[in-house]
Amino acid sequence: MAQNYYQKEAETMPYEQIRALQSEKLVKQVKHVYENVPYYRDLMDKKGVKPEDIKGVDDLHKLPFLTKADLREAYPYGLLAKPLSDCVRIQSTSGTTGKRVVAFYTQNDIDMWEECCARAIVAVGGTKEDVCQVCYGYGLFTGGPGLNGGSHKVGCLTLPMSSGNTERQIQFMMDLKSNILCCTPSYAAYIGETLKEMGYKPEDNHLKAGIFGAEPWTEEMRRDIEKSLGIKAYDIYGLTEISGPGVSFECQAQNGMHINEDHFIAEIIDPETGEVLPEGEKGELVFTCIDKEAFPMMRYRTRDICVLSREQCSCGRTFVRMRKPMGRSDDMLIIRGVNVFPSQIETVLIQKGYSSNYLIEVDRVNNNDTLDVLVEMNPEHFSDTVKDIEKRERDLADAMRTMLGIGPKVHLVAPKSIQRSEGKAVRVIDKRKLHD
Ligand code: DLL
Repeated sequence: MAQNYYQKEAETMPYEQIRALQSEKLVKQVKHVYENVPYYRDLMDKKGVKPEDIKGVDDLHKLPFLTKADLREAYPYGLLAKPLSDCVRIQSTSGTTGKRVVAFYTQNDIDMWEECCARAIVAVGGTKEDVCQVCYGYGLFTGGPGLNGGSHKVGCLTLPMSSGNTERQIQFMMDLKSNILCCTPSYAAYIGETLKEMGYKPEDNHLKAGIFGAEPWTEEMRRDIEKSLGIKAYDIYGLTEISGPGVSFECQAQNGMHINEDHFIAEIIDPETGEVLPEGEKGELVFTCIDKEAFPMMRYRTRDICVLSREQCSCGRTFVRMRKPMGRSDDMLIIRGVNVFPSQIETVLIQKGYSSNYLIEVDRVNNNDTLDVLVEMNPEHFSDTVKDIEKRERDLADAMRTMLGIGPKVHLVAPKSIQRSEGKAVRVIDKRKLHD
């Protein structure tokens, strides 16, 4: 029988109660990790911290951080806190550089993770009456398996499509009357574009909501997707190390993602000094897993840059909200000394009426950084004269200069000439790395 996955008692707990619950779980978790993970025990010993020093959330800052470098060093089993025979699943990141991150799950870990995804589906209005089409990748990537499990828990009729074969996606979506679409925002935009090309209007489909995440996307892109699919588009966040999608999710207020604080403690730190920052300040997001058994990350540095808010949410949930991450500290480009996030470029493009199909190319010529932005023309611009196109390019470059503080060279290219993504989009090519 499908349960109710608006878990009101947990999700609307007063703040003091959340802190007390987190403290109680943290004390137990630190002991579990110290006793079972020699790698983390060494880090604690080096810092001179013993499990007895951690009496609650107020002592969290005493614990050492874990970073991606630790995960690589400890690969594959060094951070495992349970015998392998107690684990039932492995998931992994799509990591393009170095060793992939391999995360382990016990059955309880899977249940907790899927519950988080179920909460996300219910928060956007999903019920057991809905047909939920999951077109995140299945396999080692956590997107497909996570939302699939959540959809089952809610009792939705689940369509495990995985990504790709867009025309077939659309055919199933129409024939089986899908109401909820789960995929990356870049793939949602592509589905919207393809629907239009196939002659469908936004009101022709049965979708009501989309649950889009796994990559940064802007408010402007949200509005575009909502228009092209005729739905409400909601954000969902997560990472393999912490479980997968559903670490946090947006509710119908569409105003930040509630972090499942009964399972994860969130902190924002200064990425340079590691110092914990007060609520409302921008910094690097750090998570501590207080319920996970097999792979309990302690103070894991996500490299995602964002802001937390405890302001009351109109949905009634009390779990802290994180703003859309504005990028990762390692996605941030430093061009001629200026910090540039791809999302800033996307904002300008959509504000100016272009699509989110763009490619940023950074290079170094004669010791000088260059920034080129390739942008697809809209079909109606295609017949413009060369002079008109050059004027459009200058306009866009000016708007980007105002936003970024440095001027790019903008190149308008033919519609559909930039490769579409079925998973996480690749928006940046940094050729400087090839010369280093
Ligand atoms: O991307 C898990 C996921 C699947 C989340 C499906 C949401 C939906 P990883 O492949 O380990 O896991 O990548 C995690 O992706 O640290 C962020 O940098 C980025 N990311 C994930 N969700 C969002 C989001 C999955 N909503 C990394 N907005 C994270 C911005 C996101 N960035």
